[in-house]
Amino acid sequence: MKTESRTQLSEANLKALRERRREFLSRLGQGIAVLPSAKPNSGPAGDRTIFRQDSDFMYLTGCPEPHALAVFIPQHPDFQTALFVRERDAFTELWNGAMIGTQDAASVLGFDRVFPLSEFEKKLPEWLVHADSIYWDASPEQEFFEQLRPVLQGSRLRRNGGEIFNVRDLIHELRLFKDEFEIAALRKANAVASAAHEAAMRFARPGVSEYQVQAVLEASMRGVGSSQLGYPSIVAGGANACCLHYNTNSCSVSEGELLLIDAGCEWNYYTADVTRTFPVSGRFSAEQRALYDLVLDAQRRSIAAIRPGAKLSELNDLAGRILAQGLIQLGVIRASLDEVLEKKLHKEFFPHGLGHWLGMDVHDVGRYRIKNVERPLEAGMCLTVEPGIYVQPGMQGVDARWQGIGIRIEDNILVTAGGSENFTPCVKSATDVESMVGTMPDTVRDFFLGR
Ligand SMILES: [Mn+2]
Repeated sequence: MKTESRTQLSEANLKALRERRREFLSRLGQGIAVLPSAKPNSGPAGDRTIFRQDSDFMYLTGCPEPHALAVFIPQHPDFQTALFVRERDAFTELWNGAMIGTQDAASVLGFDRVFPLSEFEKKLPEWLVHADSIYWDASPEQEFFEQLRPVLQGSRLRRNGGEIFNVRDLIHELRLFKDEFEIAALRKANAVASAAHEAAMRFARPGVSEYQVQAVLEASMRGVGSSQLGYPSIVAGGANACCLHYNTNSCSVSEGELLLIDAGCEWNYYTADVTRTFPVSGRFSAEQRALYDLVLDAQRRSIAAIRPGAKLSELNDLAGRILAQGLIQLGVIRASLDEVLEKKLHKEFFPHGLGHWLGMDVHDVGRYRIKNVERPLEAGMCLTVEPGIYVQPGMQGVDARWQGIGIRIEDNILVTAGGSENFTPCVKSATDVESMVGTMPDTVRDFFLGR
């Protein structure tokens, strides 16, 4: 029985891949680029993770297999893109499913030429004469390129003393600007993640465990076809929310406590990164509500300031100032605004940045500064906006009624020519959140609780 290759790309995906390759080739100039797939998972004790392709490799090839290599060579007279993959073999397919193989890869993935991986070391030296520089990844963790070093050193670039560049720098600059396919994937990832956050809100009640909420959240994402999480889910009840990367998710959440959830899933290799905070009882206390509304105000006004030309540092300053003013007004901080901003006293409550690039990776690639100068936002960039307030338990000089409250609200934003698009449709206002919490019917809820 001949099994068909399981890799099938949509028309939209193939079109996007062709455009990215065209742009990448144009930036290579006279150079040649070599890019390997991610290392396969292996180990005698068995794998604890599923294979995920290297994001840079996926971005340019659409090929989800390990043991593959892509070469881009704009000055070659006969072709510009080449892919090396393993030949199909029955034994590997028995264990791991259908492979693309050298027969189908060119048409399925849209490459000019496809070769068996075993021919790479023979082909590469032949092609180097068509280039005067090489783009590759010489970092020590790239074992593959260590093996390749003698091949490269023994061969000759067209120009003696040709230069070597980091291939990833070039790809990361391209990845910073999202194309239509990527925007659609990020929108979908956000729709799925938002529905999951809302399911978690509906499920939550006083006494629930963080891991039970995590189960509902992640079932909701996987249940509609998301292939994997973008990062480990943070489900933090009460003061656990004051630990920024808490993810043991093992405590129960009591009446009167907030639950902070920071969780996102992938769609077509693009991840959402969404945070919501809500009271498990369905009613904020006065203190919780005051801090929640403050964080939300800082978030909304930061998002409203996003447009081409704005800078992330300006947005950080804006959010910091709003949070500082609010904390003073509420009496959480007892100092003047000037003093707070000068001594950065508000950073004790908001110790992280306002946001980061988002895309195939949750903290996505792309430089924030160029030649040590901060770059302004441009249309096509995607970032998170996630202000927070965390009042650590036992914090000196702060009334006990504020202590142990941790709140973050995070949406994913695309910079557009006219301003921005918010990808995250999840409920957000205090009243909308309150009316959603605890509304899951018992029959549905009991399933997740094993009843
Ligand atoms: Mn984030």
